[in-house]
Amino acid sequence: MRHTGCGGRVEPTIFGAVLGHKLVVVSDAHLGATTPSLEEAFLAFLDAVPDLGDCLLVNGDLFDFWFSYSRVIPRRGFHVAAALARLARRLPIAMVGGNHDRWGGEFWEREAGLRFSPHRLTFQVGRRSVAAIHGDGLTEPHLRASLLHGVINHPITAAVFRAIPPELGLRLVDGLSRHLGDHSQNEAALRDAAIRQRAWAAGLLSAEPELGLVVMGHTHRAALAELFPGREYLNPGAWLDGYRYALVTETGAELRQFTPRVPPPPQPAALR
Ligand SMILES: [Mn+2]
Repeated sequence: MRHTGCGGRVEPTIFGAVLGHKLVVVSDAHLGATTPSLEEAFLAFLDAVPDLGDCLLVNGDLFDFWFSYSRVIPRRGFHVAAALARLARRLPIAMVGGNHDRWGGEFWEREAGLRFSPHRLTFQVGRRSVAAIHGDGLTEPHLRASLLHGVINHPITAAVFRAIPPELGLRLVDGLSRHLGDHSQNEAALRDAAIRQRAWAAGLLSAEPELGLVVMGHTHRAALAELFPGREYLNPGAWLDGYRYALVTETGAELRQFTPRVPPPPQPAALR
């Protein structure tokens, strides 16, 4: 195991690599389907990450849709992808795919310098072992949602999509992206999903006694619970819901909300 710390690069493959000592966690921004101000705030947040911690986890559904073509970068994700790549030169970044942005590993690892997994990453924060999983497809009670999960994650789906020219493919997705998720607006359904997810996390913690923390997203419900002595379940909540994020150390975690600094008013032009 190799400590890389602040300013270092983490080896992309090793199970159990130390990512850092103070982990910043963010999830579910759904950029591209949300307002430009949400993306502006996210870019300000990325600028602030080195002051908040020494490593970053993006836990899925950062984009409402992302696909890594071999030669084309989806234009809507340009600013955030570039900012992530730049930040990854300063500190280690781990990213897990969600049901909206699972198709991207090669780009994120090779071009952006992130550690990426479409499903799950396990790494250390200090001496604490952390499993990061977005959470779709694990506890959906409806057949439609589990079928959808199967189709979205099937390698044939990605292969077919890759064969469609990007201008057409991305246009098709604009019409389809609302079907990518299990969009229950029902308050009780969302609460139930959060409860099921917490139970699933408890199951994972008991199955893998070396884990100290399970981080999940997807339900858009912030949660932090010590399910076993010193072992926690964390959902930072959704970035799109009030700029939520979380901080994790080897001994604890904290739910937070980001306050973007108000930019100074424009100065009158000094030059004509
Ligand atoms: Mn999701």
